[in-house]
Amino acid sequence: REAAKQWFQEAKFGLFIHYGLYSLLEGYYGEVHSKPAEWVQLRAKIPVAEYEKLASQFTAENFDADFITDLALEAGMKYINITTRHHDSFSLFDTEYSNFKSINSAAKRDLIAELAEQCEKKGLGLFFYYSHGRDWKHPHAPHNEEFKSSARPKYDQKQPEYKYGSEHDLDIYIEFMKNQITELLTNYGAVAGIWLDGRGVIRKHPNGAERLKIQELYDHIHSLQPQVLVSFKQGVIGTEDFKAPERKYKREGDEILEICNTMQPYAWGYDRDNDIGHKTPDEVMSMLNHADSMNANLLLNIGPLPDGSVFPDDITTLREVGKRLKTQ
Ligand code: FUL
Repeated sequence: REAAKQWFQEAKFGLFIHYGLYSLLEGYYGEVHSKPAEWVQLRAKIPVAEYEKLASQFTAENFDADFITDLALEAGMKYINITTRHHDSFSLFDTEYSNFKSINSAAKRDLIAELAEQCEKKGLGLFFYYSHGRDWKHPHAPHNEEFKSSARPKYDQKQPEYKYGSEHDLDIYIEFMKNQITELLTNYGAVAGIWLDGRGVIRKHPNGAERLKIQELYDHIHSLQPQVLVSFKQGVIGTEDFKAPERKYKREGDEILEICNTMQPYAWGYDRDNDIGHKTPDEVMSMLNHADSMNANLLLNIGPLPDGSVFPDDITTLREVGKRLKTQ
């Protein structure tokens, strides 16, 4: 993995993509505006069965992996990281272990396969964002009693999809995540990294990391593809290959560091309220300089529109950034 770490530190700049069913709601459910937009199911307490219906409107007709990878290259980026499965539990890849997936949506496509093919063809590294433990659909995902009111939406009514009390078995969920991550590391060629998210859930539990068998998962990942770099935000047990904090961060030691930030003013998934105030080329350049001064990578996020296309201002900005980087 040493060569992979070296490559990663030299890569410096990557494209983050938050795309999923939440993108269709553009940050809103009725009057409720969700901050951030991709948390809309939890913030607006949308019943699981209601949220599920969005899959029939998910066409992704303008999600174009060829275009996105070209854009990343034009911007001077070396890798892409996409939400294979965010907190809402909708998989953008084909999976044996869930029916809630883009293959079963109106799109009937495996978006991860499309992106993997283009990344491979164009020499871009591919990272998979995977929401670990924060899962708003799976019956056996961490629940609010054990994980102190932070894991699932606080519904007023019990959700028939969820298991509660003695019927709930966290080990089933742990096995499920392992199976899905196995698919991601088996069906899409060589993967640069698994980017785990859900640290807040782990930390609400006195023995979260042991309870969720985190080290076992890391070992399993490395047994499948030894070069894969594993991160889990700022770190949960310290054996991660790099730290991946959000927005602002102070370096603590000589850890390998990647800072993620978003082109929208605040949200990661598309939020129509964020249409004004996307990062400008000057702002992106200063984020890059800041990251560079800390010897960190910048993972810069786009939240595609409901149809999967990239917000037009972001296209212009990223191309301009690429031009400036070339002349530096
Ligand atoms: C956070 C998530 O909760 C956000 O929705 C987003 O994915 C951000 C990059 O990580 O932990």
